[in-house]
Amino acid sequence: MLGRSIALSTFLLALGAAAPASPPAALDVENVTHSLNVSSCPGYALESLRETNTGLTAALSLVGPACNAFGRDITNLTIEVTYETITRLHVKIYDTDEQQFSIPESVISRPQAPTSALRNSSDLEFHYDTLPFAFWITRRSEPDAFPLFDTRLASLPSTPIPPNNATDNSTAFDGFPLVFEDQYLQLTSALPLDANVYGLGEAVSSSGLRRDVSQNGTIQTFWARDIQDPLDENVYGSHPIYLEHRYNQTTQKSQSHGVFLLSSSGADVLLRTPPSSNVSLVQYRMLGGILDFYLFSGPSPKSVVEQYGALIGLPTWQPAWGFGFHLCRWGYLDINETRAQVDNMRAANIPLEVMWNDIDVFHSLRDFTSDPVSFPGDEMRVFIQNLTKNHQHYIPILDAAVAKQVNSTDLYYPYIEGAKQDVFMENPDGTEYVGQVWPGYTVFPDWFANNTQQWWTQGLKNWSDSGVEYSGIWLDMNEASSFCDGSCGSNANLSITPPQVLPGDPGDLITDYPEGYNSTLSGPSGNITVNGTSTYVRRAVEVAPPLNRRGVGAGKQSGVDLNTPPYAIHNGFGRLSIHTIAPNATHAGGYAELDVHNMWGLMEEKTTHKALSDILPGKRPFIISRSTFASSGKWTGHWLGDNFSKWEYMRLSIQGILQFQIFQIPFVGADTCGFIGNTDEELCNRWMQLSAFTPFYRNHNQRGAISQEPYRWDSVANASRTAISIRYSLLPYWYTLVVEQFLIGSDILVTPVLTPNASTVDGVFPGRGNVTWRDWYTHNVLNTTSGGNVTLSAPLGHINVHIRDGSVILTHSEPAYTIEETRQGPYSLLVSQTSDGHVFGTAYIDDGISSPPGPSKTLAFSVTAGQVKITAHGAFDVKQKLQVITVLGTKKPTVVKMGGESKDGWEYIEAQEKLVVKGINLDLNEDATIVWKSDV
Ligand code: MIG
Repeated sequence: MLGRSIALSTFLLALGAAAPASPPAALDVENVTHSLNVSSCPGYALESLRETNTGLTAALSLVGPACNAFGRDITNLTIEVTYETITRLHVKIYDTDEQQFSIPESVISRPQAPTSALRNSSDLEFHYDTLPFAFWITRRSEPDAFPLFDTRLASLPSTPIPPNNATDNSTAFDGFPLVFEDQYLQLTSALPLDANVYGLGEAVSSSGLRRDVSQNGTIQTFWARDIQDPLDENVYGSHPIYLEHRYNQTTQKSQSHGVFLLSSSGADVLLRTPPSSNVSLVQYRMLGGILDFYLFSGPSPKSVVEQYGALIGLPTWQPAWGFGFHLCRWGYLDINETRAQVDNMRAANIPLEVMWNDIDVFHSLRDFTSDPVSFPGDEMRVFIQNLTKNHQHYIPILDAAVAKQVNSTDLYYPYIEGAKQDVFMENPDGTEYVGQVWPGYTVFPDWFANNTQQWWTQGLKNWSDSGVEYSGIWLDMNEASSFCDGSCGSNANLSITPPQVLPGDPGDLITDYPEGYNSTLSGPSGNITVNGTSTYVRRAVEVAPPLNRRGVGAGKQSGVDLNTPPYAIHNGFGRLSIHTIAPNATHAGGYAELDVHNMWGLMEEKTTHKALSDILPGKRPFIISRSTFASSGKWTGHWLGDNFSKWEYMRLSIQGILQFQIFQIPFVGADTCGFIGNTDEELCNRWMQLSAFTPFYRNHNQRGAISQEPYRWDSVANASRTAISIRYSLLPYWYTLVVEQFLIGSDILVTPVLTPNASTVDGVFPGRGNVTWRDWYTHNVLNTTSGGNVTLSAPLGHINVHIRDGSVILTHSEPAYTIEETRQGPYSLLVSQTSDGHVFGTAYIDDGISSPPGPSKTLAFSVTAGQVKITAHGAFDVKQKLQVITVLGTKKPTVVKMGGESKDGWEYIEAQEKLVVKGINLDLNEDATIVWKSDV
């Protein structure tokens, strides 16, 4: 299932008080010469080894003159190796004096240390060389195989990193010693040549879910950044975890493992193959912190993800209504326009579950307010209460930055109270840190401060009380975004609010369309089906220009300060302070923004989750947030940010959604029909259908672009109704699984059209002919014996969906307008038998809203030739009956019996070997058996 319960007690502990952190020792920058030559770094020797029950600890001592490559070498380190579970190995290398930043347990709580000795039973084995110190990790079952992780790289040839400001030399690896400096850490591990690496994000990865490890390969930079989805650059979230999958030709075994670096440091992770090397490499280059690695042994991709979740925390439970269709845009300028969307959706009979508002709702663009003229509180209350009556919901946006009150007549209580309660971030000299976002000059909540939780909860509560009775919250701009380059300056300069030009305003009109759309020919409406025929002219899909990466070492090498660490990570904006909070801004507890920047969104999500559980007690908090970090899934879902209304971005949305399955934030989706630029009918049609098969399903649009609600074009309305009805029938299935690949679970394969002007689509069907795939709509068997591409018919408005044999799927028989109404209807069961008839499956049902989750029912379906057996476990009372059972791939029966009694009302359709038993009216709280007999 998508949600797992959260230990609330852990949560309550989490934000109470930040652990006191020692600030880094002052660095005498002028007296340090940076060698810029990592290959001359001396490395470490392992000494004073102490073996323990659960692993080992040892000292690591610098074995030569410091190289001070991009900081100062730290002489004394400690290594701790812990076999934490059979499948999880922890390797932690830290400065013995513990001056470096490490992620406090209050931000991400980790499981308790193990007490039992797993050293000899773990799936993984840790090995080391003492001088120079290096380590490698193998699977116990395969001691001679290429290690899963291996830092013994001294013999590989290296190229020095070019000196300061040199042009890019991005293929260079400047040696492979272990480097542990205050402002630069480097560790490199060998990967099999051309390894299959997935993860490391957030990324809009041009190579798809599998990352490029070729010569120029990948530089994944970790520095949370507000930027319209760029290809292969750092973006909103930071997830330093990868999954590697190896297929062994000899053993014909396929195995995965995972590597997670628990660090919020700004960093580059390089995936590359040096010229003529027989291995590929992963290299970590970090701006600070410690080396805190976790290895997960898998061996299936799914078990790697589960093992990662067991460490950082499992995803939050989503309310059932969260799976409904969400409608949003930037530019619903008042409540009437917002209400009109709800009415228009209803009139078009396109299900709408949740209506959203963007920053248009705010008064003067300020958080926790609604505009008294365009979104008056009383009217908002009535509007939302009407939604509630119709089983619909409302979600508003909340921006990360809080408006700074500019004068004493302009009272803005969230600021006044926050300043009083000391909840805002500060400059190094202790004054209030000021940035700039939509409302003008702003301050930023300091999630480490003692009063922040209470203040934030109060703000959210007052907002709801004022009429904005939301069911959930949308968190934006939390990288955190700020429009000054670092600090906007001191209070003295801040008397006037700077004006903002918004998209769609004169000077920023939206004029572009999806690839291939000709607005001169077809007009500005994006409508391709005037008179039912396409006016469409196909053009090549635009390819983004190659990236121009900054060179390594482009930072200032002297005069080191927190804003400009000597090693310049490949931040797409350049300097770290651009478009965000300056790295030298400070948090309570003495934390520098440099060290915790990548967790800003996570901490806001955690605080908001806690606030919502107070404000909407007993209900599952629903949050969608932009900037995420490891463990964010415990508190929030995610949308993929500012994509473009382009075919290319519809395709890229798939890798984005799959990536977040690895990151343990399963509830994710893209801005359907595209955010930036104008969409068109054809793209929106295909996209509304594709997203119906992704966990979070929202159409969102930029201010000033043409309207793209699904009712705007008849073909899109039709396509949406079709796809939403499949989605809502499948709700019990969604609710039961963790999403994998673009297989949804293991049973449903979606083959979307991703290019314009197409009426067919090619798909690859796993199983090479040994798996029977049946069409969702017709139940016809697909011929996949070739094992290659299968060309499927895919006219506009049709999305190909296939189900695997050996599946048993509980569905809602009557997909309705809302999730609640759908849930009130009866159930059906769809069985696709294997050739021997055996199928097993489960379905999980509960009330869909309670937090912590209350009683549940798990149904187990065991199918053998001629029999479906249903067993029910758990206390939840399932009121809706099972009405229809459909069995595909069975012989024609002569009799069908239920509970021993012969049953009428069944039919058999030869062409699909399909038995449909109707009107069975089965109570799902009790065990039952349905049998059918065939006379052969
Ligand atoms: O910089 O609130 O990603 O979804 O519509 C623009 C306005 C700020 C960025 C979000 C987008 C949202 C927009 N916001």
